[in-house]
Order: sequence, then C-alpha cells, then structure tokens
Amino acid sequence: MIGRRTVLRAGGWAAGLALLGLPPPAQAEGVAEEVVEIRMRGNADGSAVWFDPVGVLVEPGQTIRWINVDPGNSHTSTAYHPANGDHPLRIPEGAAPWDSDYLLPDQSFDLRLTVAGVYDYFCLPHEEAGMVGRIVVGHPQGGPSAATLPEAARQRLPSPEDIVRRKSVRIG
Ligand SMILES: [Cu+2]
Repeated sequence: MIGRRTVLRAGGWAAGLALLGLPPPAQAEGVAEEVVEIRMRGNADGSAVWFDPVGVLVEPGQTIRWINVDPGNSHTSTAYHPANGDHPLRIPEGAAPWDSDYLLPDQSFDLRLTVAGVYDYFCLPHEEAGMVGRIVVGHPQGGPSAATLPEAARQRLPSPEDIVRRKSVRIG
C-alpha cells in the first residue's frame, strides 16, 4: 500500500511533458492503468458533504485518487482502523490503514490497495455528517461486519454486491 499526498498544479505535469514533446510516463505492467478518482464535495453553504462516487470497485494495485473539489472545506480520506482515532476495523485484516491528513481545496491524495476485500473510510471532520465511502478491491466475498457507525454514515454505504455490480456508485 502506498500513500502519497500531491498538490494539483495548473495543467498538471503530464500536460507539461506533452508541451515538451515527451510521451506520458509508461504504466507498470499488469496493473490497471486507469486512475479511479473520488471527489470530495460539498454544497455551497456547507450543510452537505460527500464522497463522489461513494462506492468504487478497483483492481488490486490500481491507483485511487481523492481530489478535494469543495472550495469551502478541508476534507480527509481516513481508513476505518483502530490506528486512526480508535475507530472500528472496517478494512481487511492485514491491510495497512491510511490517513490523507487534511486536503485543502484542489489538493489530492493517491493510494493503492493490494489486499482484496472491502475497505470503509471516512472524513475526519465530517464522519458524523455521513461523509464516508467504500472501496471494493477485487471480487471479495462478504465485507465488514456490522459495527457501530454514526447513523448518517451507515445509511450512506452501498453494499459490496452493489459496488461490484455497478463498479461506481454515486449519491443522489
Ligand atoms: Cu469532509
């Protein structure tokens, strides 16, 4: 598992390579190349915040990128794991927890998950407001058992079966 915090710059560095006449960087063989993006969103008055999509299906090792597109708020991507503020374990046994730390507007965070299974995560300041998400890696059986989550958070999470079937599940 690799966590990396990056700051988006105008145009992006891949676009910069194109300007220099250089090809985009090669991808590692055997790993899905497409980056799965999850946007951190909020409405204008800050009364609603959410991950978009709330549920995604990825292959092991595929890059997942959270991008804060909410101009009015900082957000985090934080694994449900006892290491993160004594939260319940809701990622596969043996998988390492992650915490993006606070992302300001336009900042992003990359993560790759290699252990198949179901991963639940939350936004540190907005868990109680239901800002939670679920990632299914591979095609696992089952998922995290019922655990105590804030009511708003519990209602937000699609079932692993739904995520596998639809690959990407959005709110609304
Ligand atoms: Cu948040």
